[in-house]
Amino acid sequence: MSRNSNNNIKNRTQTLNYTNPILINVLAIIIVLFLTVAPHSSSALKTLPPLPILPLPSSLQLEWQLSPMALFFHFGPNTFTDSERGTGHENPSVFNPTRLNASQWVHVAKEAGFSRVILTAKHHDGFCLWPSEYTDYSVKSSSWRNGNGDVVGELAMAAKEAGIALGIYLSPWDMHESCYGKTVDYNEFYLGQMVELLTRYGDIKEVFLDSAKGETDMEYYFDTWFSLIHQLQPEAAIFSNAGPDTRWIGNEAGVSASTCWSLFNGSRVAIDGFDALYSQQGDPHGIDWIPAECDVSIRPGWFWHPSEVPKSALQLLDIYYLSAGQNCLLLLNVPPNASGLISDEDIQVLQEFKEVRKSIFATNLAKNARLNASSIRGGKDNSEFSPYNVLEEGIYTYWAPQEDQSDWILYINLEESMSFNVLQVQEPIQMGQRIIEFHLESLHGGKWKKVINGTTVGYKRLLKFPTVDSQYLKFVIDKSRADPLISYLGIHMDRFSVTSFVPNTTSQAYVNGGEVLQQVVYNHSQIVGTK
Ligand code: FUL
Repeated sequence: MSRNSNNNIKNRTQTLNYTNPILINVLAIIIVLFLTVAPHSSSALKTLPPLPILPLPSSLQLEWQLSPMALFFHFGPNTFTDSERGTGHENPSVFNPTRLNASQWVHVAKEAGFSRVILTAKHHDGFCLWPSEYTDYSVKSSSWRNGNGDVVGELAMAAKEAGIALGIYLSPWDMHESCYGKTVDYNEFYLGQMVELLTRYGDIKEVFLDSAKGETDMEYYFDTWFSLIHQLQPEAAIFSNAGPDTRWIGNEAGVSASTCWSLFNGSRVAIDGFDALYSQQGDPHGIDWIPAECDVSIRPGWFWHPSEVPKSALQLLDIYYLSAGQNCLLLLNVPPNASGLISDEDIQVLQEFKEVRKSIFATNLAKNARLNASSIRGGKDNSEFSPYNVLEEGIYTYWAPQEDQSDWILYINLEESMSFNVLQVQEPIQMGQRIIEFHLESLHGGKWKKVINGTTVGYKRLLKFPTVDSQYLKFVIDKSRADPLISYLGIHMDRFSVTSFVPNTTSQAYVNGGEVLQQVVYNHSQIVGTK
């Protein structure tokens, strides 16, 4: 642009600025607009989220918790000898699953809504389902695939293809190995095997460890094991009686206590011992984040036995409410049979279990509800922390109240009267676990009536109660470690469960594929195992 044209523009601007009345009006309007809009422009800034409250989950723990159901596969010589533990000296030739198909195992898991599978790479008998170079007591000494098979490898490949995460169980107790009982020698042997498993088969997302021991006072070097596992597979969640990433729930019935904190003091529980109640409830004052995992078998035994039958879908549903529905992960063992496949009757039950869950939880009866809250962080029009966030699935959007409130209430108008008997609540656990006590009320003839109260929410809380018919509900948080945050709230109808279900009591007979199979007794105190 030439010097002249520059001057022209400048002059024209000056002339226009000072002489043109239209422009003066336009400028005045712009100034007025600026003055009225400017003070508001700061309110367009996002409201900051509240501070998280310690302890917090690590990223691997969050990933682990976001897929709250896994299948366990107990498989090995015991499968062929009708045994639960074996002797460690069964002839390897007994292991011959002629129809083994790991893709079928993974397909069954995926179809039934389980996103992780864990295999007993080695159980207490010491037999390895992969060709370990540190022992001959493995698949390579069996007749299966002429000694060239590798169950861990086949499962790893099938899981990868199906997008299912893989975990392994490497039993510390080894009834076969001659160095078992000599602390240094055996720890070297154990870690040698662990390294094989963690370096040959791609991503491993969970390592399940118990502390089972034979008649010996040798030491297991757990701290070294944990460090090496995290070094080799940084995304693997380590399960043991006391964490570090997930804790045993303290029983083998797959059920937690109704109060269940992910907060815990790992140092309070001996890794080779346990305190059943502490493990089940966790610790509101715990300084570690160690959520619980509930292991249970679909059949009476962990291994497949020809004479045993699976639990029914409704028994699994009860377990689901008391594990995944109480802030835990459900690890359900479904043992492949001696042909190397998951049995048809187990598949049928898993399918029914899926259908039942779908029919209860696929619809949130509150999905079109009008919501209100006692207060909203950032003010009543703030959408960032709106009560409507609780209708969005997942934990990353949530309702947050204003700070320093005396009431924490969500009002739910279902728009019409509905029948329901299940409440689902989730906390955004990435911000810490907060809620200590809560209750639900419903309106009847102008009066609020208490429907149910509960303690702790965590990742997911499901609560059953006798059927209620109402249009208006109030979800009230009575006590919390910090301002409570709710990421999801669901209202559901369960037409399958016995609505008066109370844990610790004898339940009704359940129907499995049309046949009444057995009576179930959930007496938690009697189902306390040892790990
Ligand atoms: C326990 C073992 O003794 C059982 O056989 C089973 O593997 C269970 C999951 O863990 O510690």
